[in-house]
Amino acid sequence: MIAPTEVQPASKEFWLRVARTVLTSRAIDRIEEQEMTPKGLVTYQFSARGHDLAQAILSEMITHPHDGATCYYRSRPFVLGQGLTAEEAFRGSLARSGGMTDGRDIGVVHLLRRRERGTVLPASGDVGAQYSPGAGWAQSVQYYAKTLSDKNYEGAISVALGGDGSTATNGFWAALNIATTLELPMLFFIEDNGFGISTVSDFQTPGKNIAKNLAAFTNLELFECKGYEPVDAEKNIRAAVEYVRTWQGPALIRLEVPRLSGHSFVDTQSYKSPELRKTEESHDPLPKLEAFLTKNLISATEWSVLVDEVESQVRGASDRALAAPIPDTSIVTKHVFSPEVQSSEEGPRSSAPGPRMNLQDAVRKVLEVELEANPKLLIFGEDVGAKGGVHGATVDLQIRYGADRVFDTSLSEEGIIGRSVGMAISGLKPVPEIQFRKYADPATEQINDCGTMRWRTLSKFSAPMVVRIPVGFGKKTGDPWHSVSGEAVFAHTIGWRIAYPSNTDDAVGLLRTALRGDDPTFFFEHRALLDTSQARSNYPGDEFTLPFGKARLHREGTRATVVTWGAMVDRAAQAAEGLDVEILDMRTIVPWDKEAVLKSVKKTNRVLVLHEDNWTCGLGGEIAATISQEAFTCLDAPVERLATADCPVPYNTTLMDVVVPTVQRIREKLEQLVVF
Ligand SMILES: Cc1ncc(C[n+]2csc(CCOP(=O)(O)OP(=O)(O)O)c2C)c(N)n1
Repeated sequence: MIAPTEVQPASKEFWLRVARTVLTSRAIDRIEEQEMTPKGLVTYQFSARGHDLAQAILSEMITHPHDGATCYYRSRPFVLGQGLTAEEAFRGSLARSGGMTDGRDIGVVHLLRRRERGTVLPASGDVGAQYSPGAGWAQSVQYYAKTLSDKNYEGAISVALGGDGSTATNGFWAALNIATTLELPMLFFIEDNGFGISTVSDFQTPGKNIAKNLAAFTNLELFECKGYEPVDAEKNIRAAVEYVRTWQGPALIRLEVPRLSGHSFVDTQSYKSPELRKTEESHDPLPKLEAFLTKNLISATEWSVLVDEVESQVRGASDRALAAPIPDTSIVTKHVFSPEVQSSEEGPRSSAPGPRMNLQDAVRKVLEVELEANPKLLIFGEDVGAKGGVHGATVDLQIRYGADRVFDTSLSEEGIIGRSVGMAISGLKPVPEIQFRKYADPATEQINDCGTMRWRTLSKFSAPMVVRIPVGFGKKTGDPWHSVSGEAVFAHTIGWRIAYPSNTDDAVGLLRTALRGDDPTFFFEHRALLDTSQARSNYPGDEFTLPFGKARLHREGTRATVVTWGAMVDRAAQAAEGLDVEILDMRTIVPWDKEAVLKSVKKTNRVLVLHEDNWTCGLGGEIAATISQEAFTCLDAPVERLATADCPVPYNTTLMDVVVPTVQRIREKLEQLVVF
């Protein structure tokens, strides 16, 4: 490792590029702060004044084609250094076309597909959400280089930029655990301005100093410097980047920086004393940079020429951005999913019927086939490695495919999904397992941001992954923690497809479609169906796929239709015995097959929507509303619903049977419905 004191002085060209980035960032901030925001043209202005020098220096060192950076709203100087133009920056903050998101996202939520330097992964509005995708990128880099032996990835790194406030978030700790346990090439770049909006950093980490507090952390190299002093910052940032780039392990650098403007434009900083404001002004890195350059590398005249040149370039960029059109309104709802989500093709079944399998073995078989077919596919989660998963769906896969491809993770769902985001953006196909539906809760932020990524970035970025989750009550028991179905919450989460198979055949087809697809997908494995005779079927073959959004006619009938999915399909079938009732198994929740539902209802004129998820705002409400609106004149009875009561699933099975729809209660409903 080179110590900061041993770092060779940087070249004149290096410093001139740094100066250009800092001056450009300053000019953009000034025009936004003094002209555009007061006029109401920019709504979200997060000035980088004070943070700019350190970021510009860092950006000069993130130059490997496979470097990845995850950043936050104050990271514009860094992104300018990576190739964002001033005009694109203005177009972004003005919400005009030609910005990074064409007015979909606020200009400071940065992203940049690789130009000449690294890739800036899509940022998030959520503080701390940048870290675990950064860890995923770092793990990918190692996977490409070491497991896939792609030499192009050697020496690439991941860097995550964040403020002192962000070090208190779940995301920070999730990523720190991943990076240090796996010794990943990841740099945590912490810009400590002493405040998270108005909250002082004593509330973020005891004694204010995150680097000091992490001194005992194994596998973490620490650096600290004044991010506003050109030489001190450059030496320390270089030493930290060098440490990570030589793949000695992760590092964290804490840079003291002044926040010279309010948190955002509307923040008056009334909580700062005049003395503190004065101290912060004295730490302004721009005069320090000017002094350093004019003393050592260029004349005062050359400095003035550079300032004027940048000023006029930025002014030109601002004029052009102000003249840019508003984005195209006709495509605002496009880019939520990949175009292939529309596919209605079914893949071929094998010519001879395969062995009869339960749903769990079929899932394992599909994972095995796809691991074999796609070297970029990785399977991971809590206990999925050596044990093979607490439900057994990944048994022996680690033995066959190695611990680089099938592995245990730290116990952090935020980390599991966040890491998957970084991996997916790097081109891998992550297939994480969440142990039970309820335990996806800590990953909510990453799930939401992943789902909106394609739309936010106009398909410049997306993070396709398949999240397998055992759901629903068990064969012998329920409970509030392991027996949650919960598809409605995910159906409400933009950008995610959901498969909810009721049997082996569908599970094979839908899982393979998801694994070969290009959208984030939840794949629900119902606990009570993992090993039951009703769900078993013959394995349909290694190329069999099923389209999403195509329901399956489970049973034909003419007097009423039951629209259902998952474990309720079999309960409905038992309940309908001897009755002339049609059962539609939806198979996928997003998209759901509206056409098939309407067709069946128009035939039977009566319908019961049945689900295991709880009643209020369940998908049944959506389906019922659609039927009422689009098949009203065909109905001979009110649209009926049956769902789990708005109450947690009880442990005691007698209690559970009062809450979750049973065969008997479904039967009663159907008997009433067919004679209505
Ligand atoms: C998850 C989440 N909680 C709260 C917020 C609101 N918020 C935005 S910025 C911020 C302070 C962040 O401070 P810090 O990480 O130190 O960065 P700085 O703004 O000081 O550069 C807060 C609370 C948010 N964006 N995301």
